[in-house]
Amino acid sequence: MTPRLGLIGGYLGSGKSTLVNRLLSGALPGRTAVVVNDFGSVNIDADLIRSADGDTIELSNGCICCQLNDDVARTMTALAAREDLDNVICEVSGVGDPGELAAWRSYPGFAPGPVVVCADATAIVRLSRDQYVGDTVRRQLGSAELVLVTKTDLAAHRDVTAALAICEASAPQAFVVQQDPLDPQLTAARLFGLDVRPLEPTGPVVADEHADVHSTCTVEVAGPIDVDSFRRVLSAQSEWLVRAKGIVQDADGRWHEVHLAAGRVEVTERLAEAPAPDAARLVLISAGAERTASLENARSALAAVVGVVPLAIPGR
Ligand SMILES: Nc1nc2c(ncn2[C@@H]2O[C@H](COP(=O)(O)OP(=O)(O)OP(=O)(O)O)[C@@H](O)[C@H]2O)c(=O)[nH]1
Ligand SMILES: [Mg+2]
Ligand SMILES: [Zn+2]
Repeated sequence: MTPRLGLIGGYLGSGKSTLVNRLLSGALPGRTAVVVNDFGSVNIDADLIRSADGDTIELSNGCICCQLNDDVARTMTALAAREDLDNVICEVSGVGDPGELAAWRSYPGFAPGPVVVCADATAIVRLSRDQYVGDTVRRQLGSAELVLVTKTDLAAHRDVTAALAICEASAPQAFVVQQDPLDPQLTAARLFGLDVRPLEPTGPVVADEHADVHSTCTVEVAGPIDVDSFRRVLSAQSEWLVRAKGIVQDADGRWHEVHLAAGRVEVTERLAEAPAPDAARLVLISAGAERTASLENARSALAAVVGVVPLAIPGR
């Protein structure tokens, strides 16, 4: 069997892991291995991706498109040599360019799948014009063969129309698909069956600033927390953080997934059958000129409601 290698990119919080989970839960037939690369130093996605058979491989401590070449080569070579896989999906970090990995699709042992870029219907117009992250976002769209406009269930009709227009303008080479707000699983199932035109491989990695305009820190949450207060405090930081995600535990011992993406906070209880995480922690990411101050402020605000222990000081 020759596994199809598909790449999923898109800005932080645009819905890449949500799409991966949909593909894993039936939208993509056969056995699938997933490679995930979080921007933060702790890989939260590996915990949030529900791979039935444990075929989730984490690559951390750097951006998969420009900083982890040896790890990528090792991982891809090993996956290409496997004979039990139908699909390999690689979720590129939210600041990375999936186009940089596209050439792996023609490596012996792989069959080419699509380069999909997720675009959040509630945020893509603003992000693509943003002074700090606009370059990164437009570059991602420029690498897409398929653009999936996500969160169409949250966006007003005119925002979806504007999102489609900006995606079509920034990704004229791509096929732009709007997620069915009532049946996103169906959209995911159709996505990998679409006949896309593979883009010509791009040249060598062009040094740019995508990993440098963002900063991240990880906080370990000491003990159970009051989820409502936590949600309130995190919401108050939404203007200054481009992304937060993690796993926390409430006083009754239940685990919750936490997301802040495009200014919206979502806290959902984890399925009881999901394996218990080894620690409660949260990754915070900020962008722009004030990014270090934003992280410090968010960390102090969170420390006031939960016992937050810093794990890593902003470095990147
Ligand atoms: N309502 C709604 N929420 C969505 C949709 N897609 C993603 N989300 C939410 O958006 C947040 C971020 O989703 P993820 O799938 O983790 O995004 P991501 O692109 O993998 O994020 P990073 O890996 O951190 O870059 C989560 O709270 C998701 O539940 C969607 O289509 N509709
Ligand atoms: Mg993700
Ligand atoms: Zn990169």
